[in-house]
Amino acid sequence: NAPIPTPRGLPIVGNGLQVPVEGTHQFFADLAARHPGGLFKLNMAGRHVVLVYDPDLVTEVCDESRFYKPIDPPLAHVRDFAGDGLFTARQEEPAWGQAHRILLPAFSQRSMKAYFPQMLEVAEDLVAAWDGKTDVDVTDDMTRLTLDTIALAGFGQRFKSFEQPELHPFLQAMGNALTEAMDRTRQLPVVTGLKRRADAAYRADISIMQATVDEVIRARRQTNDKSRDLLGLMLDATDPLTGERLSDENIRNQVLTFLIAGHETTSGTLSFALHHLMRNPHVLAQAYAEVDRMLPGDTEPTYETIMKLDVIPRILDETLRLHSPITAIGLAAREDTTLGGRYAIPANQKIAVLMKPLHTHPSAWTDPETFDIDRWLPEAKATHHPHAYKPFGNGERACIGRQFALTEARLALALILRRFVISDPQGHQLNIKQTLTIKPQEFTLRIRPRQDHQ
Ligand code: MNH
Repeated sequence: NAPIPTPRGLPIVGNGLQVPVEGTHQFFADLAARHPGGLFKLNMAGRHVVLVYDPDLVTEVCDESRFYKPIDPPLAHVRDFAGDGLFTARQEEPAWGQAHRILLPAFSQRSMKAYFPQMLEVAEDLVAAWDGKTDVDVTDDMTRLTLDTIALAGFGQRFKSFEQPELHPFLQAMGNALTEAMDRTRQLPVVTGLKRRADAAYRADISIMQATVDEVIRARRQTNDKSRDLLGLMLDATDPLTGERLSDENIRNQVLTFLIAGHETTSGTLSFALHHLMRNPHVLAQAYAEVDRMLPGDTEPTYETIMKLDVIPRILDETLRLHSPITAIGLAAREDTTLGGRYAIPANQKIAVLMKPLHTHPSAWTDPETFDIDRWLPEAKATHHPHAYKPFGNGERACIGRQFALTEARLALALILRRFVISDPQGHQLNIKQTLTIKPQEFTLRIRPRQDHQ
């Protein structure tokens, strides 16, 4: 057996305090660059984590017969507000299987078609809000778009975020709570216990989020709305396996989970995609040509047209390779095992798969730092390493909302590019903010109507 490489840390807290407050993603990526063997181990405030990014080692940890998704920090902290919602439920909790079986049909291809009118309504709100503007705050507006989309398509609620100068109060509370959950991951529990003010603020933020959730549920219960959207299914459907319904407490947790998981990552993806389009004018030109061909003039966008797009989906695939909003997923060994035939891994050892180092690993990707959408042409895709791309996670616990996110993001990019010439006169320097996920911050684009240009 070989020892797992370990950077030097401090006594007791180990490497916990070396992890910068601004976020773990760059710190981990730098460490990965210094450990070319494809894995290393850290002591984070007493919890030992093995960080893995070699595609062959990742192939092993993605084997669900050997590894599972544990609910450890930071997810154990996110559980303070998301409870036993799908994202933070333990696999062995009955609530995970029940909600998974009840909600799976709500994420089928057929359901995406059913949500399309709502997705279109909100994407048109964005285009209308941009009409007449010259400078737009990309990250904030992508957040308005994706939050309003999940609220409308999932719960029949119109948040109308484009009519508000400030972001929805849910978002500030969520950002604070996710940041606190990440801070707690770096701290010794005794330190967290001493921080009374931070704890009071955390509880207040959780109450604000819960107030939004309770209002969404109350509004639906008050009407005779019998939609089979996410909320309709959760309130009515029974689990096909056990015949049971979701408890009121669990429905609350699911609504909160979907309000977060259903917008945060898609908004980051769209913002990063626009960033990459600004850096790659030849790709932007291909995208314009595609929307002009597929959606000329005022053609009504349909679900079928959006599904036939080719350039825009490849832009999203490549964006998610270089900037996966979820920067790591956590796994743990079911039993004592070895990785790569030589690294001993005890049962329940916490493992994190690092997305960026995996998605740019030289053994799986040529010119890994280059934004190249042709990697996603069918011929090229067929040659990819099967486990070198995991932006939506792995196995049974992979993202349930993948098709939802991709449909919504394709439509939004298509409508933006159909109406606006986008440019970046200030040459945006990518400045990434991390809460639980990463997003560009302070990202402004210059826009003008397409007609002026033609
Ligand atoms: Mn999503 C799980 C990435 C959009 C709802 N999502 C995951 C995981 C990743 C992920 C990675 C696995 C996390 C883990 O292993 O701990 N999700 C994304 C990305 C996008 C995204 C990159 C957009 C792009 N997710 C969405 C959308 C929804 C959604 C949109 C809802 C409409 N995601 C979920 C839920 C889970 C999840 C729910 C938890 C699934 C489960 O464990 O059963």
